[in-house]
Amino acid sequence: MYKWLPVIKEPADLKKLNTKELQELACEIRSFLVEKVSKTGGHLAPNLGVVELTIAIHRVFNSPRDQIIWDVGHQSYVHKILTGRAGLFDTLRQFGGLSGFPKLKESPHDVFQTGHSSTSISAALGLAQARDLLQEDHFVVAVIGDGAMGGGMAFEALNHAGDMGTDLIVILNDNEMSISQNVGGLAAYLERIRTDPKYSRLKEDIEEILRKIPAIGGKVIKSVERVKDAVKTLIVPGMLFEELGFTYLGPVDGHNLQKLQKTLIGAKHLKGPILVHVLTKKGKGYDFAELQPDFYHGVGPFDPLNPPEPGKRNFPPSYTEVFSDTLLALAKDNEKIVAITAAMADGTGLDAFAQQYPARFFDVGIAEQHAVTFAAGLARKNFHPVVAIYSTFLQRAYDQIVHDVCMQNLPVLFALDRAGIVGEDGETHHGVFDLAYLRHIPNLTVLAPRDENMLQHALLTGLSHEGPVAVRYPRGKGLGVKLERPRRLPWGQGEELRSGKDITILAVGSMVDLALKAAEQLEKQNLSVAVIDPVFIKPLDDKLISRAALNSRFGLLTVEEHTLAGGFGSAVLEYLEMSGHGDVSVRRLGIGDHYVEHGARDVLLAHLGLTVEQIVQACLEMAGRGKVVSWRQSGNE
Ligand SMILES: Cc1ncc(C[n+]2csc(CCOP(=O)(O)OP(=O)(O)O)c2C)c(N)n1
Repeated sequence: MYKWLPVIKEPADLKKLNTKELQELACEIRSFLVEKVSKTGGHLAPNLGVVELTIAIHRVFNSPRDQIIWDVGHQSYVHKILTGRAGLFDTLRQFGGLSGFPKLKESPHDVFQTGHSSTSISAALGLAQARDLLQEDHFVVAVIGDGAMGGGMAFEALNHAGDMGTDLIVILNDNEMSISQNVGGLAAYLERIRTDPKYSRLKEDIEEILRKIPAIGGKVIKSVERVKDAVKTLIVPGMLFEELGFTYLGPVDGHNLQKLQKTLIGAKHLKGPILVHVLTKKGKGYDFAELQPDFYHGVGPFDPLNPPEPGKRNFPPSYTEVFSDTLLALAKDNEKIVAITAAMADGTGLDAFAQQYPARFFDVGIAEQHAVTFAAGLARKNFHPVVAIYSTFLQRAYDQIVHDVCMQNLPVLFALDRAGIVGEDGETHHGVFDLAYLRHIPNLTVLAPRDENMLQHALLTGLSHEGPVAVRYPRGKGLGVKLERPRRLPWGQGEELRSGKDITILAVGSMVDLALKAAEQLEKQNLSVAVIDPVFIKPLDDKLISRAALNSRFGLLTVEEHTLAGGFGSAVLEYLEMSGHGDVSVRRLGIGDHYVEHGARDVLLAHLGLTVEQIVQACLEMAGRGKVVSWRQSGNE
C-alpha cells in the first residue's frame, strides 16, 4: 500500500528522493499517521502539521550527528517514522511499546527527552555550548511551537542565547494554535508578521539572498557574515527576535518542501543564533483534524471515517466533567470565584466556565508559574482564584505556591487534574509527585476525593476556606456514584468506611474503592479489615489514625497512587513516630523510586502492584498468612 515509506529506513534515504517523490512520501506519512493513531490514540493534529517540516529538517541536517530537539515532543512521530521506527507504530504509547515522546533509550536520533513545554531552546543552547567547549562541529536545532514559545523558559533561553551568540538554530513552528487557539502578545505579534504585506516582501527578499548562497547556487558570497548583515538590513527595526540577538528568517510556508529546504540551508550558512519562522497548519491533510485541531491535538482510538463527536458525554462522567459542572454551579452564587488555566481550558474542563463567565476566566498560555502568582495577586484583592492545572504541570510552579500563595496564606484553590497514573503519555505526564511537593508547605490544605461526589464536596470545602487548598483527582471516569448537592466536609476529618479489627487500610483517593473491594474479599478469608479514607492528606486526621493504630491487630496498610517517598504513607509514618505510636507495624503500597513508563492506566497500576489482588496479598502477608512478596519483587522496581 505504501510505496516510499518502506524505503525510508534512516534519514539518509530521504536524500535519494526527488521533490515529487518527497511530496508523495509526505502524503503517505499522513495516511500512515491517521491509520496508526486512530488505533492507538495519540497526538494526531500536531504531527499532521509538521510532515514537510520534519522531512525538510532530515534532508538538510544530518541526524544524529546534528542534534534535533523537539519541544514538548508530542510532534515527534514523523521524526520517529523517518528515523527507522515506522514498524513500531502499532505499539505506540502502549506498555513496552514506542513512546509518544522522544526517548533516549529508543533511538540515537532522540537526543533530549521532552514532555513538558518550552524546554527545547535551553536544552539546545546547553548542547551547543558543550559542542563549542569540546570543539566539535555539528548543528543543534530546536523545534518549538508558537504555544510553547510563549512559555517563560523559552523567553529565558532566547534571552541567554542571544547574549551568548552561540551557533544555534531555533525553528518556530507557528500554527496559530496551542492546544486550542493561542493567546497572548507573542501570538498577536506572530499574527502581524503573517499578515502584514511588508513581511511578505521580506520573505521574497530573503529567498533572493538565499539563492546567492554558494550551497544553493548563483553568485558566490564570500563571507557568511555578509549574508547575515544583508539579511539583517531587511528586517523591520524592532523585530522581537532580532532585538534579542537572533537572526530572523521567514516567515516560510511550512508545507512547501522546496522553500523550507532553501531556508534551512540558508540558516546553516549563517553564524550565531538563528530563528526560522515556519507557518504550518495543524491537522493538515485530514479534514476532521483541520477543522477541529484542538480536539485532534490528542485523541483516543477512533474510527477515521466516522470520528467521534467532540464534547459528547458518557456515563459515568469524568472527574474533569464533574469539576467543570461543580465550579460552574459554585461560581453562580459566588462572584469572587475566578478561574485560571495555563493553555488547557478543554483538558481541565474550564472551557464551560470560560463561556459562561468570560470576564472571570483567564488563559495565561503555557505559563504555570505565572498562573500561580497571577492568582496570588487576584487573591490579594479578595478574589478566590481556582487554578486548574494537571498535577504534572504544577510541578513547574512549586516556588510560586510556596512563596507567593502559601506564605501569604492566600485563598487560592489548586485543582490538580490527572493526579496519579495518567497512562499513555507516560513518564513526563504521570501526576505522582504532588502529595510530596505539596504536603510539607505550611498553610496549605490538601484533599484527595475518593469519587466524583466527594470531588464536589472537596471543591466546595476548598472554596469555603480562607486559605490555600489543593484538591487532587485522577484522570478518567468517576465511579458512577450518586452526585449529591455539594456540601462542606468537616475540616480535617477522615471517614471510616468499613470497620475491622485485624488490619486498617488507609487508602488515598482512587485507591479507596480498591481497598473496599479487597476488604470484602478478605472478610471471606476470615480477615477483618477496616478501610479509612483520610479525605484530607493535610491536615491528617490524627485521632482517626491513632485509633486505627491502637485497634488493628496486624497494623496499618497505606495505599496511594503516588510515590512512596514523601507521599501519604510517609505522612502516616511521620505522625505515628511523632505521636508515640512508632512501634505500630505499617506497610505501604505506592510507587517506588523510579519513573513509570507509558501504557494503559490499568496495565500500569497492575505493574505497580496497585490492584485489589495486591492489596489482598499485602494484608494476608501482614497477618502472617501469605508468602512475603515485597513491592520490588512484584515489579514495582
Ligand atoms: C509545562 C506544560 N504545560 C502544558 C503542557 C500541555 N501541552 C502539550 S502540547 C501543548 C500545546 C503546545 O502548543 P504548540 O507549542 O504551539 O504546539 P502544537 O501542538 O500547536 O504543535 C500544551 C499546552 C505541557 N506539555 N507542558
